[in-house]
Amino acid sequence: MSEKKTFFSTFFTGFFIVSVLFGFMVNDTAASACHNGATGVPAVWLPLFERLVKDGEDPSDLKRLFSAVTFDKRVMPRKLKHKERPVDYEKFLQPKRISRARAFLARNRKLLEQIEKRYHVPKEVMTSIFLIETDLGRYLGAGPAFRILASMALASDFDAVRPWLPDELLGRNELETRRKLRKKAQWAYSELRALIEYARENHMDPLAIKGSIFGAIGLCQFMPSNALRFGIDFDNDERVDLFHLPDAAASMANYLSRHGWKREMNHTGKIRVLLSYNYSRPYAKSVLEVASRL
Ligand SMILES: [Ca+2]
Repeated sequence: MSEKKTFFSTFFTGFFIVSVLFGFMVNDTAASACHNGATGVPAVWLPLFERLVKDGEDPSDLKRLFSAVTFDKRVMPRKLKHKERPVDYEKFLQPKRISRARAFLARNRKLLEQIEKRYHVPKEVMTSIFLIETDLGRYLGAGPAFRILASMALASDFDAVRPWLPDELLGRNELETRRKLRKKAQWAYSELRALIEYARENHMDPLAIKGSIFGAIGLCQFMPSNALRFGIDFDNDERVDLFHLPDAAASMANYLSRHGWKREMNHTGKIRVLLSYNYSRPYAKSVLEVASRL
């Protein structure tokens, strides 16, 4: 999952200047379509707000959410503009990180052993993933996942973002760019709806849920749809809180188990399952390498 995170994090560099213009254009269009913002929702968000309401979301909740966040105009163009930058997984093998991971494992040994017993995922592997995904919970993203996902979902309109797309994505590449943009925006819209549902089911304020640059949430860095599908309430407080270690670790182990992790597995089998968590071979190899040093 961090692969997507880094994939997206490499995407955006030079959109601030033109984004002002973009904002005005979207505002004007949306405001006129909604009789000067009669809903009280900031004009820039109106197309997305209306789509969500049409799909059954509660308008009053949405009004509060959209009034609290600004549109990040850089997200989607950046996503289309850059290729994934190789991640330096070697850094996770630094002695200071390994030693912090060992301390984390020692601190949480009892809990992780309980989870290992249920899902057969070794505590060292869980600890390693926590280290690589969020630096053991130190980095959970800078802003609300809602803002990130909503900003990407809003970019479903190619003509709206066209002025901010770099030349190499236009011209003879325009058809392909349109296809990618549509696909990514649709993906972001589904994840946005999953985030709203996850927050509702677990009595959380969506605005309080931090997300990575592409909207992954929690210590285990799940996309919201995976939080709904694989989330586990391990401490039995009737909510799946992926920012709380018992639930995050059990959810991670459940995900791996449901993707084929077994008590007895060879190296190739483990790599295959880890690729389902994050489709990057260096990532999967690093998870096992770190785990072997704990
Ligand atoms: Ca819980």
